[in-house]
Amino acid sequence: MGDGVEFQTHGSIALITLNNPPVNAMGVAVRQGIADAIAKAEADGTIKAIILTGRGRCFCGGADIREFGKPREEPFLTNLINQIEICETPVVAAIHGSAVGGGCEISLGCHYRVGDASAKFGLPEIKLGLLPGAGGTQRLPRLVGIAPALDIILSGDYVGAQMGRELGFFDEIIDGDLVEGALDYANGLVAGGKGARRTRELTIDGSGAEKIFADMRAKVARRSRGLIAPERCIEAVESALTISLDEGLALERKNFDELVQSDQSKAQRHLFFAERQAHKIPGVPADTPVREIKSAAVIGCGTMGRGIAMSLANGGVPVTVLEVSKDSLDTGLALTRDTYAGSVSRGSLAQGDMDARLGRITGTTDYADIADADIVIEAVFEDMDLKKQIFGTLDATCKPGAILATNTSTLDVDEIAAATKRPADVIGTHFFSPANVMKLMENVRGGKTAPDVIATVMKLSKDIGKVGVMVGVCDGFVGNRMLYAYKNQAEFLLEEGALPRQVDKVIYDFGFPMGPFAMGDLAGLDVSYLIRQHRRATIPSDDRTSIIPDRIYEMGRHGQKSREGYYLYHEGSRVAVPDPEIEKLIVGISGELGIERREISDREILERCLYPLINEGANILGEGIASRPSDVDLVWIYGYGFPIGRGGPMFHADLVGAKEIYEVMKKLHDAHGDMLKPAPLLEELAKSGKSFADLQS
Ligand code: T1G
Repeated sequence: MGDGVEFQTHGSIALITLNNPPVNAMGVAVRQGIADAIAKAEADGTIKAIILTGRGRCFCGGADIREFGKPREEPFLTNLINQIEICETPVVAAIHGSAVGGGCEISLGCHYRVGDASAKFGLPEIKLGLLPGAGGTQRLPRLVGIAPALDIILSGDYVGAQMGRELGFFDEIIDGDLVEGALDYANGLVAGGKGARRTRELTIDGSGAEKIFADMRAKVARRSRGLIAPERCIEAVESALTISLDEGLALERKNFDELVQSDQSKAQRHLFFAERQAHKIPGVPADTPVREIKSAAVIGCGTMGRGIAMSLANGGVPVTVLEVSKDSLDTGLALTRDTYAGSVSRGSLAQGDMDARLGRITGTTDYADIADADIVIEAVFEDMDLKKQIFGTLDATCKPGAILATNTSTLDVDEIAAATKRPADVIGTHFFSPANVMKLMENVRGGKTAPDVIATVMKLSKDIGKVGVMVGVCDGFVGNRMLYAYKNQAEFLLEEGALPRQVDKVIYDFGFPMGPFAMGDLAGLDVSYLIRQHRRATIPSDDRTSIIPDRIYEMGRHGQKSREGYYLYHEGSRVAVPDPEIEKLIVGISGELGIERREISDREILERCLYPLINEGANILGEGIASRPSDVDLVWIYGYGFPIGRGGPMFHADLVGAKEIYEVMKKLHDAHGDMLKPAPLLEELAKSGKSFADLQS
């Protein structure tokens, strides 16, 4: 057969095996190989049933994403699936691991599906800014019904073996060897005279359709604002109710061809590969042995400590939380339980899962109880002396080989490591609040952090469902350092003539979940005040920062927590209401500073906020604090809500063009001083005509 496809016979059963590591992605050679194998089996009069299965880690990871954007080559996947479906010989998909995207669609073209306990299926195209383009929106509703099909297509999440059996996707779950079980199943079909059972011939139960589609549209409007693929997916499934399968396939193809060319899909495909590229770390070979993480400990059961403990427990890691007193421990554990209970009451977590996760979390006030932990993550207040004292204690208490991690968001990891005799075991693991929700884990390598510690922490981030990015030590690391550049300019815009609601609207309309001032109120103006004070005290710089946030804080307005910040918040509400008193204060400060307020356009606001952020990213890359532009993108997508349809700040910068950004930065530099000096790397790209993508390695 063609590359990556094996053909064998077992009696009257043909066994076609995909063998295209790492995930049996169906590039043109594999598609050709499958087509040839199916034709061969059909032409062989002795073959009574066909099994399609995959070798290696999974059944099939779908079409080869790397082929997108290039001219399509025959055999097209849609046609290949039709070729399978019209076979007279019954075809059985035997699935282990993932059958996703085109991998799921080709199994839907098969007449039967069996899987082992590891089997899972899904249609993650939405996460690539696409819709299933080879029959998924047409066949899946026929097989499992509209509502489950919509949930699977619009979430892009994968469905496990048991649920897949209950939905009717899997006809049988095989205990033991999958191929053996599939051969028995196929022989049973033959013995029972069971022929081809074509998904296309199933009818869709349309009862309740109107409400189902309306509810999904409302959910998508909240969750995927600004993205075009979700509505296309819904329309495609909706059409399956009224048009033939072949017409539906044509509609899918039309939409797919449009979406695959869109910047949004290019952005989301960029992020797909970026997440995987992030695990390729300079100085840490892919085969670096990792330390086994069988148990963890977290120091501190405040907001961050609780979120980190939950993240570990959610990822199956038993965790002991240490607090300074029984009272604070009991309070923290009770709040942890409440958080889980909230998810259960909202229906996003099963009670059984809550119990299992809580069962993995224990508490103590005694360091001796965490001596055997494989990793300890410190999550106490941002005070260097306190952290050093804790790391000294951990150094004296924890077993040799334990990884000692700090959740600091800005403090110097090397200085913390120096408080121990084992700096090679010290690393930063910066979680983002709420840590049990936000996916980013900004891991900070100290100058002496050992390669196996880095490899272990990066693997842990993946194991607990986080997006891990490895960065170097500097103030604010990657995310917060860029955040400061962006927030400073947003605050200066207020001094010069803008108001919070105008700036926030521009940033919200760009695609962020909220603008800088609503975000400041959410995070707490007391928190940012202390960070500003710390930076002023520790970072010698003549970079001015605005006095507006200080004044608001000093009025006792701490943001949502005090129901007054940049905005007002009515009792029990998180809706930001513009406050004339604050707007008057801002105008007054402009006067104090001798600034004549002016009308500021939305375009200037967007450029003044985004381009300094991108410029700081260029500085970070130039200094080697981040290994590649896509790492910076991941930090901002998963840590700060940068709109996924724009691919992250550095991907977006390439869409705008380095030259354009550089020209604006030069003007800002002239107008506002060295804090907006164009980064050398940005200048280099602008003058060479290159892009940040050219720096990817
Ligand atoms: N195409 C190309 N490369 C892929 C790939 C794919 N579909 N899936 C994974 N890889 C690469 C990945 O970049 C990495 O490369 C390596 O395989 C291991 O991946 C018509 C058009 C299958 C569940 O979106 O969900 O079908 O870094 O680390 O944890 O409607 O990969 O080693 O060089 O993730 O074991 C839809 C995406 C395509 C599936 C395996 N399919 N992949 O997880 O391995 S569009 C997807 C996954 C489509 C049809 C449409 C996961 C996995 P490298 P990994 P894993």
